[in-house]
Amino acid sequence: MITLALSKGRIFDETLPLLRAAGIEVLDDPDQSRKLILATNQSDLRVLVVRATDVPTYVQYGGADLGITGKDTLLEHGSLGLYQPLDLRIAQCRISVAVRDGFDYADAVQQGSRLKVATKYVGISREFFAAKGVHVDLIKLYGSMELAPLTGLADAIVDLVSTGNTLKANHLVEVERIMDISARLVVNQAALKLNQAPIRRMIDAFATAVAR
Ligand code: PRT
Ligand code: MG
Repeated sequence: MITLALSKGRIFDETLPLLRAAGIEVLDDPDQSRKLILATNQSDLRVLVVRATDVPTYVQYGGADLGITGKDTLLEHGSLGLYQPLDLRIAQCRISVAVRDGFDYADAVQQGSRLKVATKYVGISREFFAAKGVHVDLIKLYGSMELAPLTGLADAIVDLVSTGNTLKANHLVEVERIMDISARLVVNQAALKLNQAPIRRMIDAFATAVAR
């Protein structure tokens, strides 16, 4: 049995067409059912529904053989024990710095200055601002980052942006793009060695689906 870890929402929704291209159908809808282990039309493949940030953990410790996770999550989590064979080019977005409309960001990031940054992406942010020589006080948040500059909690946020509508609706502007993000296939290195043929077939099926 091969186990694939997915998170509900955009990753699950955008993975379905790739699976379908390989003839794989997931037999339950995670939005309708409370099941966390979903059967597929392939007797040797099942899908685990986990939190997006838990996908690398499941795959790293072998709770799942494969998983699909955003590059943002992988960078924050680290990729110890994970083989990353494929960029699936789904769930695309970018990770950016945003500030309140009217905030003088250029002035705030002068060399030697200090900036308060709220984010879920503490590791990515620390590295980005360190490379610019900007001192940052990082405030870890778990969601609704957009509120931080509006309430005076922080000067800036580092968050994912896709359409930009969320920023706009909250009177924030994107001032720097840190990097482009998409979802990656991750594979447990030990599982790949032990169960080679079926896992290889899954990787090849995803590669073919992405190339279509
Ligand atoms: O939402 P939940 O707390 O359950 O978990 P999660 O946020 O960890 O998972 P999920 O499903 O929201 O995101 C999973 C992955 O999708 C992320 O790790 C990214 O790799 C990818 N992804 C792609 C995105 C977006 N696009 C995205 N736009 N993840 C989040 N967003 C959010 C963003 O944080 C912001 O709040 O959408 C909002 C901005 O969208 P726009 O279109 O208004 O710019
Ligand atoms: Mg989310």
